[in-house]
Amino acid sequence: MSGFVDEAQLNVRGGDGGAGCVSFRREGPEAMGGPNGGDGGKGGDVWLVATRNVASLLAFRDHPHRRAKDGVHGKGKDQHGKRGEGIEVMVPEGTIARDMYTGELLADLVHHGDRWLAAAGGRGGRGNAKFWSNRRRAPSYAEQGEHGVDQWLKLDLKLMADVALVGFPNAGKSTLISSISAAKPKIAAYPFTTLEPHLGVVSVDSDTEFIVADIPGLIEGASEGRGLGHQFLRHIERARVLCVLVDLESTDGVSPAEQERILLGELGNYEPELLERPRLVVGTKNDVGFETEWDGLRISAITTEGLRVLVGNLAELVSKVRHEQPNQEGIVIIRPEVDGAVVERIDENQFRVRGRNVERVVALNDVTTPEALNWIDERLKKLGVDRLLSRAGAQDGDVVWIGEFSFEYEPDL
Ligand SMILES: Nc1nc2c(ncn2[C@@H]2O[C@H](COP(=O)(O)OP(=O)(O)OP(=O)(O)O)[C@@H](O)[C@H]2O)c(=O)[nH]1
Ligand SMILES: [Mg+2]
Repeated sequence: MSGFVDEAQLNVRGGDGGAGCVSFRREGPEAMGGPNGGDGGKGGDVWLVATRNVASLLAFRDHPHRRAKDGVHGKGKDQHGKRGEGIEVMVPEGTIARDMYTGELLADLVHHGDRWLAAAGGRGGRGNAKFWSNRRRAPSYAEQGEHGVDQWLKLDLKLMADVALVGFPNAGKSTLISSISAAKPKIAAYPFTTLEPHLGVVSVDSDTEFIVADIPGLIEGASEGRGLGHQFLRHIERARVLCVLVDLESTDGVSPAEQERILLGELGNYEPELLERPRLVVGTKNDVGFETEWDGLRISAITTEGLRVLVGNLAELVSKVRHEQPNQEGIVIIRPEVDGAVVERIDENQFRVRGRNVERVVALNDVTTPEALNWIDERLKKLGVDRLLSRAGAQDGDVVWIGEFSFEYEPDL
């Protein structure tokens, strides 16, 4: 099934940090006491977590947004706001996350339990109590909360079939997959209707699913290459569990037991290990073939008889195999944090400063009071922004953009 890729777009958004509070202790009916504004709570994080219970990216088709809760604002009397609750987004083992716009690889979640912080929640703003100093005894400002990271991801998953449907042409494989999944293969009353494998996702309950492959019919001699036999057997070889379908209403009079014997013979001829694979043998078309001799499970894709039992049994086998043979080796790749600030010249008199810490200083602060602006100025200087700007050739009066805000550049004399 190596050619099958599932893909989805996913928007992840961390919660916003709560704002810090400006508040002062009351020490008498009139006098203003020291600052006691509490900090805002951190916004919740969004994690992607690999799980073996999910097999596809189907869940994101109709619901592509995942957002964590915002942090609560700080309050007076040094009360800090509560953290926003984080969320875990379950993805199948083997999911690769890229930046949707640049295609940059962000994470490769290979094994059950692998986790990646896809969207960090924003930091909570500090309350004015944190800005008290000997010089500044009545700080009249607090930080805003930082916005959570908001990004669009493209998820890719190489689909691995959990169950391969094996049977003669016309056995009812396509009809079965279309009645237990959303796959819509062509179905017809003549053999060789299906010429290429199809995959369907079977949802057992809200957090368990597995993938079934509808493989074109095998004929006697498939293991010697008859009727594209090798090609189809190669697909079967990649599945974890085999579901062998025998036709209870076989028109050419081959009994179900004989069909099973021939099919297993072809599998074993091609690759003896295939006979060790967990398998379920099922009689199909029981609505018309109910009089035929057969001891095994009976189903009818038309009346849905036996389908629930079949899906339950397959899910159990799949889950067992998934636990026994964990996914292939791999590593979790996590994007390194870019820390340093960079100055870009936009035009003759405008510059943009980029960098997480620098942008944070501006985003976190209320830029409307002179006091706060002074504080921002000090922080930016400490981060070396002035030095970078003067090196980049900024002149007195040039406009400097940081995040959503612009400032006038004033060189230190
Ligand atoms: N009565 C009855 N007919 C069925 C049932 N399942 C499938 N059929 C019929 O059997 C014929 C073949 O079904 P398909 O699902 O196309 O069989 P297939 O195994 O996919 O066949 P190939 O793709 O040719 O290998 C169609 O006419 C179906 O309508 C069933 O449960 N009951
Ligand atoms: Mg078919």
